[in-house]
Amino acid sequence: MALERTFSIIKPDATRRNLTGKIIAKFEDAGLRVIASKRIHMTRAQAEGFYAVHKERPFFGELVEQMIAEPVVVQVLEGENAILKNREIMGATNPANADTGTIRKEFALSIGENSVHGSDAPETAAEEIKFFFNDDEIVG
Ligand code: RTP
Ligand code: MG
Repeated sequence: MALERTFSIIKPDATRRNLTGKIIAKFEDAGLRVIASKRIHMTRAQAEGFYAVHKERPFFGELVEQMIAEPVVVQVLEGENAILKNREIMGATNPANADTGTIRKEFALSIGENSVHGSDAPETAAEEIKFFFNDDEIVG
């Protein structure tokens, strides 16, 4: 199978607790390669734009506040079946439902502060990568 790319965010609840290395180790152990990475403090406009699909949901305001509270690490991950593989490593949105060994089971604080974001499909992965990275920042 061809290499696939996905977009990942290590969220503020995780950067605050100094968990970036432990989370990246989970990606690498599963065979995903970090081909772009930067630490940024998201603006409100960026967070609202990135999560625009959720803007009518009751948790939207809280989600935006959480995403801009502290820095995040945005990354592009590459590997075979990277989108699905990353979602498996992340675990269920709600850590209470996440499988043993997943990032959210080990590290997430709640359904909102759930430590990581990962793209859910090829189209969204491409859009999300473009939202945060220029082509010359990605070294595959
Ligand atoms: P993500 O997009 O962040 O990778 O996570 P996901 O697909 O598992 O979850 P999604 O339904 O897309 O929701 C996006 C993010 O919104 C927050 N959320 N809070 N309080 C709530 O009920 C609730 N539901 C979702 C989470 O931070 C989730 O990752
Ligand atoms: Mg999602």
